[in-house]
Amino acid sequence: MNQDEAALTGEALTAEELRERIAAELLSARDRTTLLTTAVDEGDLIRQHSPLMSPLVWDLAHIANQEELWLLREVGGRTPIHPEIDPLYDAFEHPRAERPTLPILPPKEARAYGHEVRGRVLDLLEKVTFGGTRLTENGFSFGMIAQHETQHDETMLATHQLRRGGPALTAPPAPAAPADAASLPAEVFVPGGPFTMGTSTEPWALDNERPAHMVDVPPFYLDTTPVTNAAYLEFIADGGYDDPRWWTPAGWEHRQRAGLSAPLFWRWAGEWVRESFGVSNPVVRSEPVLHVSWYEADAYARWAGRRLPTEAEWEKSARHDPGSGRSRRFPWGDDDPTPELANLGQRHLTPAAAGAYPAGAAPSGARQLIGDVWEWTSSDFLPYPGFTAWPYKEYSEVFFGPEYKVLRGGAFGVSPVACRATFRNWDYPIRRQIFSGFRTARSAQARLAPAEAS
Ligand code: AVJ
Ligand code: FE
Repeated sequence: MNQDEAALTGEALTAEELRERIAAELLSARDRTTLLTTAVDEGDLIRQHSPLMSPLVWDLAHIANQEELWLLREVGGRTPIHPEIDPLYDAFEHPRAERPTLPILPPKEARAYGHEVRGRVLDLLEKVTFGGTRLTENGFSFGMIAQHETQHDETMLATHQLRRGGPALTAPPAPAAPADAASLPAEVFVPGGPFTMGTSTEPWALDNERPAHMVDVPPFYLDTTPVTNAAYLEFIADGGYDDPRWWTPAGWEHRQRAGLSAPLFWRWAGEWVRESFGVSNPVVRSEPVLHVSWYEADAYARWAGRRLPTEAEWEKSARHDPGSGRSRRFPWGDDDPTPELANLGQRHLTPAAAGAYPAGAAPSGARQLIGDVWEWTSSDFLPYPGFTAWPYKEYSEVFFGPEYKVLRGGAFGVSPVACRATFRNWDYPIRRQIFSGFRTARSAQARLAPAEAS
């Protein structure tokens, strides 16, 4: 265990408390899954709304199938309920594009399967012993499955956003900008020096977040908030999409081929209009920009005379406590997120205005590092030193490499159970159907030693 990493808050949970915590997380994930799959009719559950996405009914049975595999079979030692359907729900056997042609379970059967698995899992949870095996230690496999379901809830939310037709989901508006938003500095300073990146103590951290290790980060400045629509509109108005100087060669090639001229879901109608879950409205200037690819984020940063932060810079901004020198679980400390600290959990269906959630600020003053929008970093998705795949190579290991870029911090569609300052997400640099935004950074001037300076 790394001593510079925050110990978990409070006392370790008793087995009974852990059982209750797991049951609550599984129930909350299922509530959201149910809402996302009852808000539209059968046709919209079976239809493929985009070649990038699965039909919603595939996600529904895949959630149940993973729960059966990891909890009932691996932990509980039970025999498979429907072994013949396993291959249909293996994400590696069938890419998303071909899932609609598979003989997948229809909605009624998919729901019944999920219900049957869940009933048996709750029985298992009553009598399982935590510990003795790595899968049961601290309830890891249950935590992994709760996170998995909520990750698919986020995927299903992206499918809802791609779906054509009237609105199906509603939510209260996200918080407006607080009174001090207009007077916030544009950037915050993060002093140079080592910090603990990754974790060896977070019980439900996934394999790619491990292990904790020291990283020396030179001093840098980071945007106080994610880049707003207002700032992004300036990039557009300045011809940023038409100037190859701002784009990497691969980014420019993609911009040309895909005909990019604005974020996904934006439309020019005498003014820029954004479609959000079936409702069109003028782009809200104060909101963080959403649905941009890594190539667009990278081009904007170069246009602004800046760059994307590295993954280590992002995590240091979000975790390092200069007072104690230790890394925290979240920018505000070690306590779990609440609705006052971050925009998570699909409570709202948009990011909050830039500057919102002052209570969730990092020691540097940076806001909204957790929640609102996923933030692209400049970094490739690579293993940390000492990484070992756990419990299966197909979660992270098969994706490591320069073709994927890392995103950090979670978004309004992400559940708190699958969001922490060590959590790593990744995608192709062309992707923008995800809830992606970004903030920019710049290196601090290296200070010369007096002799050199004279
Ligand atoms: C971490 C979001 C990249 O959706 O591909 C879901 C999460 N892994 N089921 C994905 C995941 C297996 C994963 N991402
Ligand atoms: Fe999955």
